[in-house]
Amino acid sequence: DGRVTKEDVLNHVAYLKIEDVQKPYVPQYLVEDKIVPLTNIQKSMFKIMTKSLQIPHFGYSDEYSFDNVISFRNMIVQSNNQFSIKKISYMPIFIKSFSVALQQFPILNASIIEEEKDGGDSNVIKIRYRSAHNIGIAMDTPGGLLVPNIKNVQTKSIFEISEDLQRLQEAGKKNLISPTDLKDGTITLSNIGTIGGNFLSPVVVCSELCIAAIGRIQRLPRFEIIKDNITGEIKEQVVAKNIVPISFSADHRIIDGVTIAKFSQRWKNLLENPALLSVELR
Ligand code: CAO
Repeated sequence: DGRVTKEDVLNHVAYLKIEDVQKPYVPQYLVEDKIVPLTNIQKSMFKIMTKSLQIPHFGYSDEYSFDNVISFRNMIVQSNNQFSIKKISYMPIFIKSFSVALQQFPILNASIIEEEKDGGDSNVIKIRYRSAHNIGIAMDTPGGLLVPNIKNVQTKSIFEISEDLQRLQEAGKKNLISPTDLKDGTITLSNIGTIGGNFLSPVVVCSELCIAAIGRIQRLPRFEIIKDNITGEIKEQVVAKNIVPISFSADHRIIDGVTIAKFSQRWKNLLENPALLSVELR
């Protein structure tokens, strides 16, 4: 009936052998029209996104102060660690704090199960609450957009997540991301800020209920309220702050706006106060 099932996606991913991964054709200075077939990754994106856009999307955006994450990351980078990590980017901190925030909002990590009812009545719809936080990372690779996931983030440290991310990035550069890495994602993060952009409208992956997108971290003027220690007077002043824009999309058939707003507040609180994040780490 034209629907893309989870099975279709997994089968498609499974047959993407290394030799099949083609670089997308990027035309330059065209002097005449050119027609080219889609690459396998483009075909897969076409199918999944067509299915995804059947989901009624709810969008929500906010900006988070990033100053404390910058200091937190500098502290981690300078610490001696026993892991084989060349460099820690902001991404493992985003990923771990996202997972900690998710613990209170398992609905965002859930999926929908639709079972056909005998006798032609309307389908039975169930929610699968998933215990594993397999966080998909939208990744720009030479073959195109891929979304491998880091499995069981809820059990991993920031260093371990960083190791997984580096492994996936290295594999991505060589078109060697395995089908296992592409399977069983439960929720997605997309950091487009490495390239540019501010707020965006990410598209929920059809087997998930929520996606968050990170925009460019920028130093911007913002008002700050300060209290004069001597006079007790409350004043407003303009200060330079590092700000990161965050955008969410969620499946509005299951997720309401209040849930996303509360989740965002929780994630924001953890990122703006990394000390709170560290006390919640297992
Ligand atoms: N704003 C500004 N700078 C950022 C940033 C942000 N939101 N996120 C990361 N950066 C910086 C990093 O700090 C790093 O700089 P330094 O080395 O000076 O610290 C630099 O950008 C490069 O980061 P990176 O790419 O090495 O690593 P990462 O872990 O931050 O990102 C990944 C990993 C996979 C998200 C990224 O490589 C990528 O592929 N981004 C594109 C994602 C994408 O395609 N999204 C769209 C999906 S929908 O079509």
